[in-house]
Order: sequence, then C-alpha cells, then structure tokens
Amino acid sequence: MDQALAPIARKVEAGQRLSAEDGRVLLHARDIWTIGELANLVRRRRHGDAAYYNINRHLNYTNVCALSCKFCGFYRKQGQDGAYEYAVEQIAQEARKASSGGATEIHIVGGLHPYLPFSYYTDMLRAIRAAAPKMHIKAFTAVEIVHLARIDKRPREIGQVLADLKEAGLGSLPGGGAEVFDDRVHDQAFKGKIRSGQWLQVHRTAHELGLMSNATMLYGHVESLEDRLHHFMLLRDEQDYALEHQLPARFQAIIPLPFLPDGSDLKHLPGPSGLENLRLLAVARLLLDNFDHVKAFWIMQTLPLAQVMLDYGADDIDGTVVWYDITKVTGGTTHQQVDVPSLRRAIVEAGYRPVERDTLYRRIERHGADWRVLEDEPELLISSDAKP
Ligand code: V47
Repeated sequence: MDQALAPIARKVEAGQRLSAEDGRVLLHARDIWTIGELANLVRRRRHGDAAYYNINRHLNYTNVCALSCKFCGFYRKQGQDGAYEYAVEQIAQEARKASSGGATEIHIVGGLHPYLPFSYYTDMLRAIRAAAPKMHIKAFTAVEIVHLARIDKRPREIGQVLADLKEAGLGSLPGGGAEVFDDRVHDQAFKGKIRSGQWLQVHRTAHELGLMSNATMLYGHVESLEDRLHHFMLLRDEQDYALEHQLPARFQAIIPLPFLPDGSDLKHLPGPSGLENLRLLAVARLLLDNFDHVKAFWIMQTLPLAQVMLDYGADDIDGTVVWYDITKVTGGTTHQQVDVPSLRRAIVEAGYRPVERDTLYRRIERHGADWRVLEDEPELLISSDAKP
C-alpha cells in the first residue's frame, strides 16, 4: 500500500469522516488498488452486495439552447439544421410508450429554449401524468429551473417555479448542469451558465419543498484536481445542511460524468482515462459520506467499466435508458439501450445482486410490464450504523 494512504485507510476502517486534505491525497495517489478497496468497504457497509438499476427512459424535449457550452455537442441554435423541440402531445406519446414498456421513471432534460413559455413545461408534466400516472417524472436541471424563473414577463421566485412544477407532476430533480463548481472553469468551458451558488440554491429550495435530487460533476476537461475536490466539498456541505436542518428531501446520488469530447468545441482534449474514471468514482464514495448512492452512469462510463465500478464504490448503474441524445458514445447512434436481462447479467457477472429500484430507491416487484413499489420493505439502503 502507498504509505500516504495508511492514515486514510485507518479513518475509513473506523468510519470517520475524511478531510479535504485526505481528499487531496486520494486524488493524487497512484495506488488505485487501495483506493478502490477502501471505497468498496464503504459501499459494502451501506449496500452489501446489492447493485441497483431502474427501468427508465430519457427524453430530451429540445436541443435548442441559449447557451453555447464548449463541452456540449448537443445544443443547436434556433433555426439551425438539426434543431428540434417536441410538442407536448409527442412527449405524452413517448411517456405512454415508456409506461407500457414497464418504465418506472422518465428523465427529462433539454436546452434553454428561448421561446417556449412556462406553460409548455407545466403542460408537459400534466400530459405525462395523464398518459402515465404511475411513472415518476425526474426532470429539469437547476440550469433549466433558473431559466424557467426568467422566461415570463414577470420573473418568478425559484421556490414558486419548483412549487408550480411539483403541483403539475414533477417528482424530483436530476443532477445535471453542475459541471465543475469553479469560476475559472465556468468562464472557460460554460460561460453564461449559472454558477455554483445558484445551482446549490436551486437544489436547497427543492429539498425544502420535499423534492429529492441528484448531483453530478462533469470532469476530465479543463478543470484541475483541486477543482474536483472543491466541488465534492461543496456538495458534502450542502448535504450536511439538508440533514442537519432535517429538510424533507436531500441529494440521493452523486453521479460523476466523464467528459466525452466527440462533437464538442473541446474535441481536441483527450477526455479522462479508464483509470481516472475509476479513481474519481472511488474518491466520490469516500469523500461524500453523507450521500446514500454513487451512480456509475453506464451510458457515459460504458457498461464494461460500470461493471468494474461496482467494486470501486458504485452501487447503482442507472437504467435501460433507450434514447440518449446528449452524448453519443464514440459518435454512434442516439439509440442506446440495454435490455433488463443484459443489465442484470452484467451485475451478476460482477459478483453483485441486481435490485430493481424506483427513482426514490424503493424496491420494485415486477411481473413483466406490471410493477409495484414494495413500500413496506425497510429501505434497503443504509442502515443507521453504517453511517459515518
Ligand atoms: O448536465 C454534457 C453532461 C449532463 C457532455 O440525475 C456531458 O440521475 C459528458 O446530468 N460529455 C446531463 N457529459 C446528464 C445528467 C445525468 C445523467 C444520468 C443520470 C442523472 C441523474 C443525470 O451531461 C449535463 C452535462 O454535465 N454532459 N455534455 C459531454 N460531452
């Protein structure tokens, strides 16, 4: 073992919180084996041999975006070739299809469309609710929420936007749009987007309103290791706030997203390597001791690496997905689907027990496309003695 890791190993074994300095050591250490082993210890304490997945669909309602983030190959300008926006009826139709295919969740995000009115978003949620009443709607990043607060003639409060969306059917917020919480990186790679303070404020407001959310970090472009550490620390502080103030909701999962350069203005950059992906995911598990879940999003990590990540701190590999437009791994098609037997096989082969969950990490009992939430099951998640 790298001797610099020995004191950290002792803390992890004793269930003590790691410091920012420990995080710095972990991010610079070359001994990926020890880091993985420690992350796996934490993961197994919390989740045993369970590995979660869900049956979901992603839907990107528009690629028209007022921003021009350099890492993004998805956005188009209004009127540009390939620009699109879905009509509400089309979205409802997709939701109906997803629901009859057995999906428990629809995950909806899109660009910052300059002309769609606020009613488009509430109509969309109501139409999905009507078409697929059981399906959980996880939708709109913090960036979209701030945009929605600004689009009407009279600007709204973030709390009011979230309350209106919740009333129309919104179930939770996804973790996107966080990128890297640093002003230099912000100005270099996603100028014009909301900054960290606003992103965190939207999530805090969501938590106050009882909307669970996730958090991401898009790494492997122009940020430094120190920036990654700072990002994790801000997320940990925000989660401490939610827990200490006993807010009705909190972050559920951290999802490290490796930058995929293809099609973006930063395509000259190599993107992170497999080892970097493993290390960062493991460090997320070790530093974010107040997050229940670490997700290896297989669409971006690839399924083979997501399998390995189950041994490096991940307990969740997201879902069946089907259509994913934001990144197309190796420039391929947007049709990115894995069927349930293949997902489960990947988990079993890695030595874990596949557990189907809903968006809120409750266990699902399934008979074909028919399913129910096992409400009475004690949450399979963290036992109180597993908490640091
Ligand atoms: O916010 C954009 C990222 C995010 C690229 O909450 C890119 O369960 C890599 O947030 N390379 C959207 N990443 C995806 C997202 C997400 C995914 C899965 C599950 C959940 C969840 C959330 O994708 C964006 C941005 O950070 N992204 N371009 C790119 N070239």
